[in-house]
Amino acid sequence: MKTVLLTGFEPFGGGKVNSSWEAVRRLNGRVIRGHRIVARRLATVYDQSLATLRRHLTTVKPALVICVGQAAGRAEVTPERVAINVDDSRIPDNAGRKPVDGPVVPGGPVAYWSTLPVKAIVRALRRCGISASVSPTAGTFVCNHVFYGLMHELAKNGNQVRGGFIHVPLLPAPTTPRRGSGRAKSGPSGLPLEMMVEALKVAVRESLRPPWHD
Ligand code: PCA
Repeated sequence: MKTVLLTGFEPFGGGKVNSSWEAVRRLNGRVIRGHRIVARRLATVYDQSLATLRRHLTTVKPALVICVGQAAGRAEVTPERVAINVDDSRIPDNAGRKPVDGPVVPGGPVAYWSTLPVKAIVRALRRCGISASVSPTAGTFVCNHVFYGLMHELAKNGNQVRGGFIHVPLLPAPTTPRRGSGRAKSGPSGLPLEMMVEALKVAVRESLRPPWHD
């Protein structure tokens, strides 16, 4: 059976969970449009993440690849439009590395477009009641690094395999009772896990829809 490779990341920056992996891992083994999902976790470490992804590309031989990451400041599901050839960190990765103004691939093109149908995915998500928009930037941390590295690998093989990157919001913060009032105080907004899982299913379904027009 053909496969779809979905990746999520381990927690980083002091977080206890990473919403991307929590959502991705729940789809492992599911079949969508005749393709079996293979879910894999990547380290939030520049070099290691990409080395691991390259290994999975070789062993899984997917027909579609969607890498997923957590974006703390976002309230929507955001398919990324473009990956850029820049590593530039505000915080250290999980190995303590904090590159400044470096390339992902020395001598590589400035950028790669996602080859996912990003607008069709957004439309399909909104039809399901999930807020979504196309994002113009995946940042310059490990997510963009993996996105660029993925598109570089796929381009080397003539873009026969479609791929891209989707950022998802945080999971909702647990509610804590406000002292004195006894009422629950809601935490910062996040996307419930079931909706995140549904969003990724929709994204896979749209990306496998033949033929796709964006
Ligand atoms: N988000 C980070 C890296 C890992 C993750 O889930 C990012 O947006 O770069």
